[in-house]
Amino acid sequence: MNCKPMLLASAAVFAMIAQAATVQVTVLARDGKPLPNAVVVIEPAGGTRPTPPAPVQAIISQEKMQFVPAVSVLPVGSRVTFVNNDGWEHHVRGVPVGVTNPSGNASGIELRLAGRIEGGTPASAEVTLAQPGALQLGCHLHGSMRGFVYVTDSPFTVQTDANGVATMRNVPEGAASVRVWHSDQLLEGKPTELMIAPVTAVSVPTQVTPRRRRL
Ligand SMILES: [Cu+2]
Repeated sequence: MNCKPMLLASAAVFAMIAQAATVQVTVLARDGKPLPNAVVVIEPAGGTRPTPPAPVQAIISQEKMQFVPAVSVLPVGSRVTFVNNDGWEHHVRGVPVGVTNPSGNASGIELRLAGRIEGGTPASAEVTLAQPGALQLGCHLHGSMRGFVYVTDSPFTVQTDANGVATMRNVPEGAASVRVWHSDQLLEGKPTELMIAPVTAVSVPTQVTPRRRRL
């Protein structure tokens, strides 16, 4: 009879599912309203760090004097292509911000991208995000341009949606802490400790007062 290995296999799959929780984190601004574009990181307590997420290839374009997307959350090691879709030059810089990151992107990003000629291919340049941490994007020529890249080595890193909600699946059950980063706060608040059960929903208040964005 060959059904026994099958049973064992399905038991193992069941055990994996039972330990992997779905966690919904709602981030609140200082006024108690949901906070979109906050970066939520769940760090399981103790022992082994989870395997970092696989690097990806991403694009951040410069369009009508804005970085699009305004906030990118990317795994460490990812490659980003900056593409200038405007008809004028941009001199893009990326500077580490927030929590000091000793091994961080100390050298930052420095790119000169010529303006796009009508009908031509836009100028682009690629950088590798070698270290975790937050980078603020700006342009030496246009002071109003502002964007962010959050480089993470945690697979449990998600940006909140328009309702201030970040949903993560397959998070290990047990003790963990939740960190919240937002581009409009200077210092990250204290992590929130929690116990992760199969279905966990928490609200995390912050002191962030989001700036109005020109969109
Ligand atoms: Cu510019």
